[in-house]
Amino acid sequence: MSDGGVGVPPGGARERKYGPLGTTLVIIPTYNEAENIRPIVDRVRAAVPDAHVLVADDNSPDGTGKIADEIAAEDDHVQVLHRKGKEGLGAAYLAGFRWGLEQGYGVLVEMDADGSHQPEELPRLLTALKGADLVLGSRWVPGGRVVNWPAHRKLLSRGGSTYSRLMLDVPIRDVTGGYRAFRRETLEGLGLDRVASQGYCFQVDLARRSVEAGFHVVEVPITFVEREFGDSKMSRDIVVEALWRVTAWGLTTRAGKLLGRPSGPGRPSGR
Ligand SMILES: Nc1nc2c(ncn2[C@@H]2O[C@H](COP(=O)(O)OP(=O)(O)OP(=O)(O)O)[C@@H](O)[C@H]2O)c(=O)[nH]1
Ligand SMILES: [Mg+2]
Repeated sequence: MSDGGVGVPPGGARERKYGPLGTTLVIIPTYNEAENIRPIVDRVRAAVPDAHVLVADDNSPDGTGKIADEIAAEDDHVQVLHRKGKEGLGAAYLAGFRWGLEQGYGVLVEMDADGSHQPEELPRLLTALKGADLVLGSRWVPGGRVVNWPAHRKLLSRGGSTYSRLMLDVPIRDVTGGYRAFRRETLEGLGLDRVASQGYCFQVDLARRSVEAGFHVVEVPITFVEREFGDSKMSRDIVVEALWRVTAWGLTTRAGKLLGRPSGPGRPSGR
């Protein structure tokens, strides 16, 4: 194991040679992140100057989209995707992925706007992606850390990851994390048009799809820093959605195995 825990799908990773990475697009979904958007974009631009940034804003009432437009007007590496209204993290990422794939980017990165995912750690994720299909920034592998999180948030995150790992049988320590780097071919192989998850469990959904598709998933330790400014969008609804979807996916897969039927994200039953 190098650079943190390495998750290999139970069926064995696809044997393949990895081509060059191509240009990176960092997708930053935003809802009311007016204080955070400029600092985070500046930090990405400084940490990985070649990377492009797409801000996917859900018509934030606090004017985040307007600030993002101002940044984009000054910097040709920054673009803004304006969406009609708040539809959840998953929908914003799906729209961002679609846009990025259409534009021909080779690597698509997920990153929160609130500073929890440190842009300075992105070069390590991208280095690991040279030999992987998907790299997860992980809080729960050796070397991973969380800074400034109250005990109940740690418990929720660790508990959610453990429950998902056991229920879905995926060998990943941090299944709910949202700091990730995908090769474009990986996203193209996940059946994104069948993804319905919205909140947190969007991340679980993409992780299990990647494992079931046989992609090589690598976890790299990160230091996750709790937001300093702005409000969390975490809600009871998001936790409840994650719980019922993960349980339903787990039960469907188990029932399928018992009945000798292939199941999983590629199948309609695996939604
Ligand atoms: N476009 C869009 N972005 C969203 C939506 N919900 C959350 N986000 C963004 O997704 C990222 C993660 O949301 P957070 O509120 O930080 O969620 P969290 O990290 O689980 O919660 P905290 O740890 O309390 O910060 C942030 O950049 C948010 O602005 C949404 O409905 N639409
Ligand atoms: Mg956050």
